Amino acid sequence: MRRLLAASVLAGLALATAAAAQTMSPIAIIPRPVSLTPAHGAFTLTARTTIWADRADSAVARGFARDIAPSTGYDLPVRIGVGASGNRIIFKRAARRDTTLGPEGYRLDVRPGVVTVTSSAPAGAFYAVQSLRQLLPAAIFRGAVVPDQRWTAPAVSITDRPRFAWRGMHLDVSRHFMPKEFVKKYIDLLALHKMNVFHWHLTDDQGWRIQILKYPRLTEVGAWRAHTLVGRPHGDSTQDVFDAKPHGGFYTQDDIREVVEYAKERFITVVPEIEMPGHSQAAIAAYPGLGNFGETMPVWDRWGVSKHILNPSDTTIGFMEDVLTEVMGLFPSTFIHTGGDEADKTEWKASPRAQAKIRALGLAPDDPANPHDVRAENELQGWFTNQIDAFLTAHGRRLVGWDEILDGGLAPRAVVMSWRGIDGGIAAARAGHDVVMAPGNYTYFDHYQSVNQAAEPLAIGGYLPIDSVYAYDPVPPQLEPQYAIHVLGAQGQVWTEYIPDPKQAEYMAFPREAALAEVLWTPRDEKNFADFMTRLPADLARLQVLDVNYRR
Ligand code: TNX
Repeated sequence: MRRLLAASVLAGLALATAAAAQTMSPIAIIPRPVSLTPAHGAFTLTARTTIWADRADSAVARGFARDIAPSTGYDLPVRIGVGASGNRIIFKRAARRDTTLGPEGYRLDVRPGVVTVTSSAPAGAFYAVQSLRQLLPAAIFRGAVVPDQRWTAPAVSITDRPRFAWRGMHLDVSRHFMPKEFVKKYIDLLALHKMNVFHWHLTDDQGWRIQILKYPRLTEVGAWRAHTLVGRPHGDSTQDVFDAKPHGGFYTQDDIREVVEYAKERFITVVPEIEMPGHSQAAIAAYPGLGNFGETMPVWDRWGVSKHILNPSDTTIGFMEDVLTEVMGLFPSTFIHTGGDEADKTEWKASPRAQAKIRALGLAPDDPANPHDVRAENELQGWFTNQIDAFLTAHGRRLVGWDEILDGGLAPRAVVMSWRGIDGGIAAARAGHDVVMAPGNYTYFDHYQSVNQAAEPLAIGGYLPIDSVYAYDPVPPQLEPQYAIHVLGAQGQVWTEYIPDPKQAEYMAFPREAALAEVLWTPRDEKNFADFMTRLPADLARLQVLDVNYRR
């Protein structure tokens, strides 16, 4: 009898352990921390957990309490100071002399009864919170109370800091407008993976999406197009098919402020992009005087590179400076992106005004025998970019542009975003420019995720599977170490010609964004694709709870 009892107690224990194991989530943090050591036991979050922080970390601590409130139903208090007893989470400042963590690093010690976060600055505390959320069951991300869930995190010691300072994701809201609510969700998802830059592509040929008070027609006219191309362009443009639905939308300045503030609370810098002088047809549609020949034109209804570009006059520079003045008022980011890609030079070559400007600036003329020579026009674009660069620099900002801005000679503080492969990035870094890598073959999330295109929703083309994203190293192997410091990081691009809505944007961005996050955060030697794939299912479970339409 005694033995039987003992056996059943043991069996009961085994059952209890199995149940505990089930509620305990696997350790599957993305991006992979620099170092992670499992310890014994677990921490369980309860309705009586108290959170302790100094004033600097209290916003992060309150953010954590707010994030976990819907699923747990707990309203956890945040106290100023260092709690010494009870079930608790403590945020601490690292000792001043401890420089190992850097501005974004953290230590996270999870033990039975107490979680300790140590960081040199609030950003590190925020990233510790992201790791802690990923240690808890995926249900922590639910938007409504989850009954009967034990909120347990396995005991671990983590020391962590990012490899790169620029960990970005881009979103094109010009080709298809994306509502503010989705932009905030996107920012949440970036923050979860410790990304810190959101590059907001706000203007292009097909739509101007940011309210500018001084020039209301930019959104009254420029934010709307009559219809949208259905499918890909037909070779013969008279055969192109359009939907019959007007498309458009824009963000008011209040919307922008709301998004910027939301991002800031999540340690994400919003880098706005205002395209010039190419990819500007929506602006010219609104203000025909910005064009080269004064003609009226609609906001563009096709994809590709419009032949219309801004005229290179002082008046146009002044107009764009007015726009950027409002932009700088809305976006505290040091970096302001002014596009610069794919500026078709045909109109400048044909325009007497543009040619007069070339002569007035004393630029070397094109070879008259070669109608395709656009060296002078490229230098004219260089002049345009440098005018804008000087303006931004005078206001304490730094211009960022696509790698074409290198073609016409470039001011030293300007940052180059290398998209036509990596050569532009290498050349820019060697010339002393800071660089953000964005090469199509590794970071274009508008490309297909399968070789079997028929099985995928229509996309622009290309093929970029998640293992290629993961294999990418933003520092090109041929770049000499003394220039490698100019590589600030990299970012993923979500161009939306063939991405009509948020659900499709999620499908293209996730989970490739998770792979890129690890490229940008984890030390090169700690990267391991097979290991990433063992952690990915837990991350997908989180995305599932967050209602993300990730690609399966
Ligand atoms: C090129 S990338 C563009 C975009 C398109 C994209 C499509 C870049 C700087 N310009 O305008 O949307 O290709 O993949």
